[in-house]
Amino acid sequence: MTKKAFITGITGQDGSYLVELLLGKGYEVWGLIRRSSSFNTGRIDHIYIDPHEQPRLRLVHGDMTDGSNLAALIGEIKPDEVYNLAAQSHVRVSFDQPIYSVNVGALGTLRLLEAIRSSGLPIRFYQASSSEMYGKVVETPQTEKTPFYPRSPYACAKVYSFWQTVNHREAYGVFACNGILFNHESPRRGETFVTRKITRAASRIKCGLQEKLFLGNLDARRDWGFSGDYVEAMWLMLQQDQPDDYVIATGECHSVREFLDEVFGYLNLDWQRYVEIDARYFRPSEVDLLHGDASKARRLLNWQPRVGFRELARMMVDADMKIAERECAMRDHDAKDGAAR
Ligand code: NAP
Ligand code: G4F
Repeated sequence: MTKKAFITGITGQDGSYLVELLLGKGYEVWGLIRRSSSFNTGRIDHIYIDPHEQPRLRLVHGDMTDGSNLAALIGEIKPDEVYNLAAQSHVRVSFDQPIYSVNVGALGTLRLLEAIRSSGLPIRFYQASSSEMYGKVVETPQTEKTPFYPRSPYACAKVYSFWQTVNHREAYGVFACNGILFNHESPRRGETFVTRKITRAASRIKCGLQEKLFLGNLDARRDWGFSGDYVEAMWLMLQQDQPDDYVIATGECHSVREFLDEVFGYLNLDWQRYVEIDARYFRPSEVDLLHGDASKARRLLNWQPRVGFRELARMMVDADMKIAERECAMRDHDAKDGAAR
């Protein structure tokens, strides 16, 4: 029988890789999208839906702040697996919009878990937990046993969701798993996260479209992996005999400064000539270091990352160079067009 999955956050970076993975495995996929006044499905528009066949990808409107809508969707779709990826996922923005971030990131998870519980269906649930929960880290590297010390409204919301997921597992027997994912990036990463901000700006600088790049704390260290590898771990968690929580990380740690070296070096540019520090990008409380130990996932899920730091940075630059070159060509075309008129 064809398995059905329901993904919240399907229009985001991870949602787009996860839907590709699940369709490739023969799943029927349902995705929650928010109504927007402009198109917000750019990351999944390449997935072709044949009008002559029973569609295997269906998009439905909803919002994590609307519990009755989530309950109705769970009752209608009757999914085998639910992947909860929706969140206001930008840490710096969560300081400006703490109540909204917590409403979506914490209560949104509870709304969805309650919709699953009250449906009475044997649904398997994945929660997108985050290494941000370790915050001001109390040990390095961080494992499933490391205590949390959240440092932002975003991280506080994720800690709440983590425990609510554990509680639905222990109190009601829901097959519910937390993936504690360390930072993961890709060419589809949102443009305001630091890696993509850097690869996009470096490419635009290389093409003469931009002169400066304004950044915050260059000393922060992160364990950066590739989103395409990490969504596979999400799926693996839901295929096990028992629900559990897993750290997903590369085990390699680099600073923002090192990411700049890698990216600008690849383009034969000296980043010190272009980067300026702007205090607006500092956070009221920073997470200085995240460094994960994914041995449990390696052992029990047989999962391991395929893409390393250098390959990730270069993959992102290559994709952003194509975009910058297209932008350049359009600019030149428009200039010629203007001169001819
Ligand atoms: P992302 O690109 O920012 O995607 C977030 C998704 O959530 C988007 O589809 C967004 O929809 C949706 N969303 C936001 N608010 C919503 C709401 N009120 N109702 C319904 N949908 C809503 O994030 P990502 O990088 O793919 O990350 C996926 C999940 O993993 C997030 O929960 C994130 O917090 C968590 N996580 C990410 C990382 C990482 O390094 N990427 C690490 C650990 C955990 P729109 O497209 O309409 O905005
Ligand atoms: O790329 P970032 O915004 O990612 P951050 O804060 O680590 O959060 C991401 O990873 C989490 C997993 O640990 C996810 F849960 C979360 O949803 C998100 O995907 O910032 C990384 C580091 C920070 O220390 C930040 O202070 O880069 C530093 N940074 C320096 N300049 C900057 C900038 N970050 C951003 N976004 N923009 C800057 O200009």
